Amino acid sequence: MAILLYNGEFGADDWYLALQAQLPDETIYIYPDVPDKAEVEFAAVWNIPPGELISCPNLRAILLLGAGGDFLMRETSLPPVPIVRLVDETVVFDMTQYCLYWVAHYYRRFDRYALNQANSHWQRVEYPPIERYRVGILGLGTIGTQIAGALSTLGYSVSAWVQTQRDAKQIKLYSGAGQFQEFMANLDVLINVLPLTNETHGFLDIERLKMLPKEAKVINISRGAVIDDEALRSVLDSGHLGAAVLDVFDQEPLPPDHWAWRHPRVCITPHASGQTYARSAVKGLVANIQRIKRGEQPFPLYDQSKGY
Ligand code: OXD
Repeated sequence: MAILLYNGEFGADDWYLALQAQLPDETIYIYPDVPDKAEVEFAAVWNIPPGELISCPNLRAILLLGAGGDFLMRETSLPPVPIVRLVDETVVFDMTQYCLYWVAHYYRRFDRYALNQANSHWQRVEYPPIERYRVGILGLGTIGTQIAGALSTLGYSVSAWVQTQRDAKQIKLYSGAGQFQEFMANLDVLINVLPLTNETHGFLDIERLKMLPKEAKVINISRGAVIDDEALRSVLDSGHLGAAVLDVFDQEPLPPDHWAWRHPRVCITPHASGQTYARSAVKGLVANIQRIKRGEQPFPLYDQSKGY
């Protein structure tokens, strides 16, 4: 029996070594090098091409190697086995740190200082008291909640928009379609952490992006396709949006001729806000393989109907 391993463009070598160290008796195949699909019991995968998982007849579980499982939306059929999410505290911490960095960048006007330096221009730039700098989180799951908490502990004015009302400490919550415009209209920075689902595909369209105040900034760390690409370009070109920090794109790696590479208001990172390292994430994965072997339920489970 074997484990099938695939981690998309990011490569699976470190996963291979980490799994081998923890499970020395298991056979591990790195996709596409799978001599016998019938041997595969566990698929530890991210972004595997559609159709591969259903072709493993003895699969017992799909273990995600990334925070998002939206690549499974491309499958027309999946084996009836549990799909297990990867929740790695280190990744959540790193994504939080990424957001703290960029929010501070715009709050303290380091973007302006970079321009001033290019012109040998020595001038202090004013900034408001921190409690007046407004940051909004779109998507209040595990990651969004931690980002919101960290920003709020530092003193920023933090709000979030959720589909249905719930309790949240330290942050102002807006809920439902009726409060979306009010949420957007009161922001200096919007951080998108919404998972990609059928409902969120293209959610930030031109109409919704224009609800942001002029000069607001957008940070996208979830999935590129949650923001309509042409709409984003248009609000950046017109100067309505002050800047966009883009870590994720509909097509990755981002093609060299994509407009965003050269846009003066865009900062790009290569899907790096929270990199999953096997060294920290392997423990949770192995614990779930062992649970399943003992006949117990793995957790946390991915809900395919919700898309997260
Ligand atoms: C993801 C990840 O799913 O990088 O985006 O883990």
